[in-house]
Amino acid sequence: MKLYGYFRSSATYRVRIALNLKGLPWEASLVDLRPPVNAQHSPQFRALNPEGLIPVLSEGANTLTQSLAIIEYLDETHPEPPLLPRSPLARAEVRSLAQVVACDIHPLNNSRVLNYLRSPLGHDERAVNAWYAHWIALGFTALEQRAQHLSGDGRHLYGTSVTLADVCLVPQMYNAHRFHCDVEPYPLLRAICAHLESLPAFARAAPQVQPDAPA
Ligand SMILES: N[C@@H](CCC(=O)N[C@@H](CS)C(=O)NCC(=O)O)C(=O)O
Repeated sequence: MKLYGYFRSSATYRVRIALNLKGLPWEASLVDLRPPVNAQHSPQFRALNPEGLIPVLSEGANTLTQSLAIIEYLDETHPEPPLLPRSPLARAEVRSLAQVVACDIHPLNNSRVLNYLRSPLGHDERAVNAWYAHWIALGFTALEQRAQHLSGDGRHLYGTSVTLADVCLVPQMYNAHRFHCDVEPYPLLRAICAHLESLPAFARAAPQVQPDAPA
């Protein structure tokens, strides 16, 4: 399998974690998002994903986009260890937690949105950072409250084993740190991430240890 991504892309980070959890071999193909390269806009990459977004997973002749769709595909084709619980209610809870990150925080804060705020809308870095921190705070406040009821051990967002919700949380916490957001108000989320980041599958997926990360 080939994963098109970039070390700092948190959506790619989710897929790296899932591939590692499943023990699947994968090869990285760099899509450098930094200007002026903007490889996501190259005709070659747009042929793979007309949205111009990473990650993209290719397997043989098949190409998949959207990190949650990719991860659920991996979970269905390689069921162990499962990333979704068995019961429909529990599955819905885990997907709901994952979607707080993937649908309600991340899309508002990805680089094309931040760039649009800068130009053409004309906002300065202070305003852009305030925007970023605002959506992190709204989402993390809700997740912290929900984790108090749903975490089974203070080490996982849901229950007592790694789920899709954890796979989404850790990269979003990485982003929050990267943009200097205040994460003090979320002690449970921080404890969960500290535990998860110590697991080999998460540690090997971390941005700073990817081959395209600066030394
Ligand atoms: N919903 C998509 C989001 C993908 C996404 O926003 N990817 C970012 C990197 S994390 C990207 O490619 N950004 C390029 C850009 O903003 O131009 C997913 O989960 O895969």
